[in-house]
Amino acid sequence: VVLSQAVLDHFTPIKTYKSATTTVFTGIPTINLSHPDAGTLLVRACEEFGFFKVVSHGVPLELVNRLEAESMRFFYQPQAEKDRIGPPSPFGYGSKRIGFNGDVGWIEYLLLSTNSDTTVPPRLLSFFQEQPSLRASVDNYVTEVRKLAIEVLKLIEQGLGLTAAAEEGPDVDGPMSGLLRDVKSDSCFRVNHYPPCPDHWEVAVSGRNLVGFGEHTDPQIISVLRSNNTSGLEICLRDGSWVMVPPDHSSFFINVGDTLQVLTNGRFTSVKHRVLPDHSKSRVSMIFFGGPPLDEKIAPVPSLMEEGEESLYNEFTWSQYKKSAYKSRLADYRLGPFEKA
Ligand code: GA4
Repeated sequence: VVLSQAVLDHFTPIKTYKSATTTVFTGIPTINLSHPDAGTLLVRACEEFGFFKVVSHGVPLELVNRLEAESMRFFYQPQAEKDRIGPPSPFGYGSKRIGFNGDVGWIEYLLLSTNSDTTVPPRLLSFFQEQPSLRASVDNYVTEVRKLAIEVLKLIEQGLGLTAAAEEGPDVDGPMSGLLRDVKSDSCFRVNHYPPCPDHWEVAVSGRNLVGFGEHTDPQIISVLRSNNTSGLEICLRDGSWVMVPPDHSSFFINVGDTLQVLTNGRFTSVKHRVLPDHSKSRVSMIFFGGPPLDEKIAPVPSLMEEGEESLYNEFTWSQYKKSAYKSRLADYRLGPFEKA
């Protein structure tokens, strides 16, 4: 990976730096999805951390490994081949630049839409037509993690006592899981590659440590992340301290996104997270971002509100939120403009 001068010119100081003192956090809640109290445990994890790990998730590891191998095959192609697909708008292949407003990271990635209503650049479509095995691996993987995301949201609904679904039968979706099951669910998927980052690059670029993916919260409902066995992911705890998440390549990590924060009227808060590059190993992560349909109005679920409780947010649609998010910088607090005065 080569940093071009144009990217360096755009390089703006990143707020967060790797510190030798970041501790490895062993307290990440691990939820066994087949546990009888999984719903309650998930709700507690969402309240305390906005982040947790799931095991007994039912996603065949073979699909995960196949996509990881296909992705590496893609990333190890010559730069010119990959650049034919980019730049992301927002979908496509990206290198270093994240979003449209000057954020930069030690990363290359594929960002894909999983919603057929979204406009996808023709060059991305034709690339996938030429890559049937990568496409099949992505499709199979996304189908499974989307199912997992729906299952987790159904358990959270149970844990929150959103009982309508239970009364009507186990197959009826609740007000959160229904948004992901909707054929118009505006979800997306990204595969990130963080190449090993030589020490001298960090000094050359900014005189300080470089970030793989700067601190941010995810805008959607929940995100389902799987990475190879390389560390780098850090989350921000409620007391403001940053901790390292020990890698686990056979489990999934789940983030509470901004939309779930609004749906619960702030009872859950979206988790700030970031990725620091490793000095010797490549990190590969694959993340499914489960979002609502574009025209969906985002507001607290009425049955979660106590008597007299008011929404903390002005009502907005997911489409309005996205438009505003794409004008923001990665580290911005994106819900700010939507909070009631
Ligand atoms: C963060 C979560 C997802 O990766 C993403 C990112 C998106 C992008 O990379 O294009 C954004 C970022 C993410 C939040 C604010 C905007 C949009 C870059 C950026 C500066 C795909 C998403 O949905 O929001």
